[in-house]
Amino acid sequence: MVHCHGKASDLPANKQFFYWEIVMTNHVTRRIALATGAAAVTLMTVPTTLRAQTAHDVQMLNKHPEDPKLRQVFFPRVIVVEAGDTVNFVATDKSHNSASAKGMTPEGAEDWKGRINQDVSVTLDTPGFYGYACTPHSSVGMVGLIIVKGEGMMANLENAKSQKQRGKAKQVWDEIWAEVDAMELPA
Ligand SMILES: [Cu+2]
Repeated sequence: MVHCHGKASDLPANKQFFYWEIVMTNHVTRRIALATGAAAVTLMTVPTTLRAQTAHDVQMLNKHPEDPKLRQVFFPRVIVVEAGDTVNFVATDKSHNSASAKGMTPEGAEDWKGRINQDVSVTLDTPGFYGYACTPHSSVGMVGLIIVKGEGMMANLENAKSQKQRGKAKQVWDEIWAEVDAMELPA
């Protein structure tokens, strides 16, 4: 619940819009609470159409920022987003790209293939597991995973896990799947 002190007219002109935004957000939240009969309203119960889309950055790096021994990495390597969110792959360092990994995109969703040295943005509407890799560095383990939450999200997990991986990429995927297995996901 957001509490507002003072009247709108007390605020300087450039704060008025923000004030009304708070009031309106509060209204919408309360209406949803009434409609669902839920005591506590979480993001999960808010229809996507009412939720602002969120953008997430994944950097393409030569060195992991916290562990410089790790070379050629996506950071963060695993992210969890909501359906309709956008992920921006940022070409912070040179000679990388982001491209869907074979067999690791949910059914009905589109693959992507970014160009080397260029940022690429993907908007993910279909829940599920999206594996991707840097084309020149896949074999040295420059791979990552986006998990899009929502109805049917578990449908392609086993298929994504069963893709054949080699060398360092296999080691990194094993680490990623262990991370996924430790998450609280729907059955
Ligand atoms: Cu790379």
